[in-house]
Amino acid sequence: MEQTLVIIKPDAVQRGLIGEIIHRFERRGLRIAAMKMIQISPELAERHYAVHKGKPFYEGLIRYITSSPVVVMVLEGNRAIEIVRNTMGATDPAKATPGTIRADLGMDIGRNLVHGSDSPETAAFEIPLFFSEEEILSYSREVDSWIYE
Ligand code: IDP
Ligand code: MG
Repeated sequence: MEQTLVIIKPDAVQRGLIGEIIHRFERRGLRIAAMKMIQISPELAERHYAVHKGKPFYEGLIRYITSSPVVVMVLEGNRAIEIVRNTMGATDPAKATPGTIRADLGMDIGRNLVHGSDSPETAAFEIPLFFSEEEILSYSREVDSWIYE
């Protein structure tokens, strides 16, 4: 099964939206394989967002993601990367489809509440930045036969 890294960003934590956001992913059927609350260091932020270095929003992005605690999770399921991205909505909340997290809860591209890996390669790079192998739990759920054919 596919795994993806999700970050509930500082704005969502400050606004009391941790539960709302986890709820949406849980209700879809994604399995939570790992979860913790941390404050991202500048070093970790720079590694995680290395692909954006040099872009006009980069400095602000590093300040934003390190500004307050976040909740990081590994979510698992068939096509989890695509399903998480579609549940989050477009990067800019103003352009996101209603019904998505970013559209329903956000206003500004620089305060867009949630991160999700954008490809299997990205997920494989991002997950070990935040979690050791022992922190990622394998367990089965009875409900899976009602989620998957
Ligand atoms: P994604 O999070 O939807 O994958 P990316 O293009 O990978 O979007 O950008 C990473 C993050 O950088 C965004 O989620 C957002 O927090 C921030 N970001 C991207 N573009 C802008 C911008 O134009 N202004 C401010 N922040 C931005
Ligand atoms: Mg991205």
